[in-house]
Amino acid sequence: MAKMTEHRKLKKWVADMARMCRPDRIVWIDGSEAEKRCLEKEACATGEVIRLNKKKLPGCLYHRTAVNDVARTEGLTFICTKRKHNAGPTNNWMSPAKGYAKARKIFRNAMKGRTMYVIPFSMGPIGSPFSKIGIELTDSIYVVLNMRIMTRIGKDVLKSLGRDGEFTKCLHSKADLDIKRRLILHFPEDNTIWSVGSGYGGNVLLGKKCLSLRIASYLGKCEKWMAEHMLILGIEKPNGQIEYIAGAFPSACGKTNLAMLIPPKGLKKKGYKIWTVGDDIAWMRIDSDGRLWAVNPEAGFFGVAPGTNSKTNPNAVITSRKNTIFTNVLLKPDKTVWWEGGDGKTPSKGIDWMGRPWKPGMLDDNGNVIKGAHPNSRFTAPIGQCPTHTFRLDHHHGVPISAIILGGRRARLAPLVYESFDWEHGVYVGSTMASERTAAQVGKLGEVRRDPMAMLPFCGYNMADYFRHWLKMGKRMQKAPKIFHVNWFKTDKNGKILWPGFGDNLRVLEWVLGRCDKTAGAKKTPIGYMPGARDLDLTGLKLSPDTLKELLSIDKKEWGRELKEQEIFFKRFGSDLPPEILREHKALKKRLG
Ligand code: OXD
Ligand code: MN
Repeated sequence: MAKMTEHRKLKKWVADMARMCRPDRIVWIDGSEAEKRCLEKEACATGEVIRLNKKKLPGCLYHRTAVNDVARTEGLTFICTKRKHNAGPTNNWMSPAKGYAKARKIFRNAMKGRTMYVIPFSMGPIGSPFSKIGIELTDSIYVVLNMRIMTRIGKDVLKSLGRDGEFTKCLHSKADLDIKRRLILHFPEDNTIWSVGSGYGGNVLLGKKCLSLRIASYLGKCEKWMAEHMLILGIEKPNGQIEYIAGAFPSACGKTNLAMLIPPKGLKKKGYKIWTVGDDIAWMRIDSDGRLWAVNPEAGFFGVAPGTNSKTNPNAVITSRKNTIFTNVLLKPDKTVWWEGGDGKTPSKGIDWMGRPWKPGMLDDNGNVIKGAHPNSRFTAPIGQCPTHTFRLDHHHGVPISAIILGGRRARLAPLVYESFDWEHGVYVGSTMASERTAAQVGKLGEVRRDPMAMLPFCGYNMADYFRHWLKMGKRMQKAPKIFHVNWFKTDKNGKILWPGFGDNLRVLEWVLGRCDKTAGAKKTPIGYMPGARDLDLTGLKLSPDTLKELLSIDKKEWGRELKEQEIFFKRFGSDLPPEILREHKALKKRLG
């Protein structure tokens, strides 16, 4: 394959990296089926993966990561820019010189006795002017097999790169998986990513968070487009027209479920249908019609397994029945898999995500129930297997976005849904997003943290400039999408979640679309436009009037506290914070009285 590229810079870079990592062999990935079979065979032979039940889960593989390597390690993730200021107050920063030097020590000889795989991959349809090409070097077959699903890889990508095309240089080695020698480094100014010491997807599938969000957000700022942590979903209305919505939610807040939801009975009768474009990342540009158009740069799902079942997400269950890689779930004796909140009865035994014999109800030393699957266990599955996937996935220009929804996991405060007054107000709403921590990142579960646009861990530059970029993008559009805030997770005083969620979320999206085409009613409140009880179609849903009232209520005391917390957060940006954000904050304070 190396012979098949005449890209001198690429060949030199691969040789330089190999000189540092010292692999025994270098293999260029061509993306063929024969190559896939070979890699799977080798990984099965070494135990890196286990082949699952060929009848029940054809083409599926199983993998476990190291026990201390099960989620993104944000504390070890750095933005390496020449000036610290360019990384901003919300990112870990290291100078490029220090980053390269520190990582070089770990990469040196790290691939001895191993093969270095060279994976040419495209984020977005190959050949689209909006797509970006990366080359990932890795010593993990698991990474190659995942990248095969998550991105477009192989020969065609190299062809599209030509002799001198631009690409993101992505280097990964598991090294010795020692957490003390783990670093996820981004060098936006060099279009380079170095990740070492981890085998967890979010840290090592470098096309995903590292390229498509951290590096791409920086490129987007420079090139006047947006890289966002958003799902993209098409809603076919009863009249046959399809409207597209992009939605930003922090990790493990149900983006995958929302992206492939099934309309609830009441609404299905009307004729709604959902088309899945993407569940995690949106790249958005202004097209010649003055609207915002989005592509999903990925080709697969890296979804959270626990809680996924035929009721919560039937489409995900169907999608992951074949050609899927399961990571850190429970392995059953018949070589099928299970997870907490999955389909079927709890198995009477199995091997847990740590590789130990497991039975339901087993307790650890602290008396806590031992889970069979890790809470952040995952399935990697091709998007083309999703029953609701759209053929527009391969459209080079993407789909036009009518509305952007922003959401967090907030037990209190945020009502079910509200509409911002305009783009600028919407950017302010996005900049104040907050959510309770989930299992997708290392840290204390449940803690509320600010997570603007769900990009806190993924913005590759100073977040104050990121807000400014959003404000500027709004000005450049002739018809900007409307911006909404949703919260599926509001609870009552006893901690019970009030809204049924899942398919019923379409009732909220119906109102959102109704606001876009001016057919839905709303009342003006201090925080934005909100539906009245009669503006939501709740046909077939049992929801008491009191519950609905609670879902749509605004507690001024809670909002008072919220405003103070926002002020503390904004202070971190000092004078860099765009004045528009402060203006919106003051205006809200005034409206709340
Ligand atoms: C993900 C995440 O894996 O956000 O998508 O952590
Ligand atoms: Mn995500």
